[in-house]
Amino acid sequence: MDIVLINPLYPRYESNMFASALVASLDMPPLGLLYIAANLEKYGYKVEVYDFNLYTEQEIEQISEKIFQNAPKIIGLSVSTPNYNYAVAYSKKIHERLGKNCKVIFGGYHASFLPEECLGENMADIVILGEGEQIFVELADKIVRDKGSSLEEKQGIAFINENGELYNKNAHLLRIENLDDLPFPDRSLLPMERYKTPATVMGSRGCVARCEFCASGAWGGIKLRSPENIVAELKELKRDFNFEHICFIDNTFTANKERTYKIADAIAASGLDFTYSLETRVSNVDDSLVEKLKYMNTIAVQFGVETGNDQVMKDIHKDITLDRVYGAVETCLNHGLRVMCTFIIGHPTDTNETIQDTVNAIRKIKRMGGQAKIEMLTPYPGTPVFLNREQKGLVIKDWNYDHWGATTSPVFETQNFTQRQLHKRFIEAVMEVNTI
Ligand code: B12
Ligand code: SF4
Repeated sequence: MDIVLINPLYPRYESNMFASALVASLDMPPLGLLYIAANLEKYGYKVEVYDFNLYTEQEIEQISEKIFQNAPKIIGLSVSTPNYNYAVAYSKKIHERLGKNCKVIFGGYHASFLPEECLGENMADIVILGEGEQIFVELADKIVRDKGSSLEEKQGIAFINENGELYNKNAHLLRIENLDDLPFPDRSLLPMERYKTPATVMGSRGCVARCEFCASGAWGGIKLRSPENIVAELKELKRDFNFEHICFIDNTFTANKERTYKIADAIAASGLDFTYSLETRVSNVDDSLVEKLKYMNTIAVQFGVETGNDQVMKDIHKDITLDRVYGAVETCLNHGLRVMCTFIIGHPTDTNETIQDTVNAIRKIKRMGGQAKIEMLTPYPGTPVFLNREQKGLVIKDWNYDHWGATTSPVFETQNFTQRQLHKRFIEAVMEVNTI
């Protein structure tokens, strides 16, 4: 076995009425790793993929033992902020067991935005910034087959060179220009039956917007797959797994209206009998768009609304208005779609009053027949809220990344709230919303 890819363990936050999406959300496969694996296989590499979140700590020990016995040449870890500490601890273990014979490669959102924080003794040997499919093959060629250009010449990576120095001259976020060129994620590498929501498809990457708090916005502009390519993947999912419901995990499924129509037509013409759910912005939702979504058999839509106050909406660069939100929710409900709206508390300019506006907006949406949930802001690396935090009056008080995925308690204070006050206000808001 040449290469092992791992989704490191996320902190297991306590499950209670305030519990974050994380508790319920570790139920989708890590698609990024399955994409990277499929592309490596295309170039003749044997790859194993493990999602540690599916296992108990004892099972992880056994799996790790098996991995170390096989002594792979490369172990890649998918590092997002809440699993950073675990990823670092696990790379130490890899180095202790396999020494210099195994290169540890970090990728994923946290590693891409804070590569320096991931490199060093007993941490990552190499960090890949951005989308890893192509560069991982180039690195495997170099490390496993001793082919191709030197690490110094490669784009989109940072590493510790032979002198123990950080080398990041060509480090920049890599994007796959034509997503249709990629093989579909190799889902056979993970036990799909263990996921609650195994049937996920990513029809585009990046986003059209740049909301202040969002790491997807910071990733860069949107890249779209063709409708034909998406339908081909759906057919594979029907053939290999016989799923019934597909969850599109694009950030903004309806970003391009014409393309959405084409996807809907292509899906309807394919005769596939899936139902679909998707996430999008309210920006271009109207009757004709929703009719098309219904036509392709969409049953549920999720909108990021984020706040119930139009000034805060402007401050976070969401580029929508509440009138637009209510209009879009109403249109979807009129067409019989289920609607979920997500909100965030703790924006830098949030006050007691604006948070009350958020609660009131949720009240209104629930009365209309929609659903809503609130999470606490987390200033993820790479986002404007993280990068410009001083200017925004946001002070990070808790740098333990284990706490950065809980989305119930703030890791920061703002000009208007201490950590404690904000947590209290969050709980009050959740209680009020839950009783509506
Ligand atoms: C679907 C999704 C989920 C799903 C599934 C997560 C999963 N198991 O993969 C659910 C709902 C479960 C979820 C939960 C959470 N998510 Co989420 N999620 C997404 C979303 C929308 C798509 C992820 C995806 O599949 N992308 C498609 C693949 C192809 O891209 P990718 O995963 O990024 O992988 C590519 C690169 O990152 C890189 N790469 C990734 N891993 C590796 C590893 C190596 C070795 C290499 C070389 C490269 C590499 O190459 C990949 C291929 O190009 C992203 C936003 C986005 N647009 O990406 C947010 C996102 C990744 N999530 C985020 C967060 C914070 C979370 C939660 C912590 C939220 C919470 N508190 O509840 C949890 C964490 C749980 C978890 N296990 O991931 C943040 C991450 C920010 C950060 N700095 O960590 C993002 C960016 C959302 C945002 N807008 O801020 N999430
Ligand atoms: S919050 Fe939604 S709309 Fe805004 S940048 Fe992120 S994914 Fe795009």
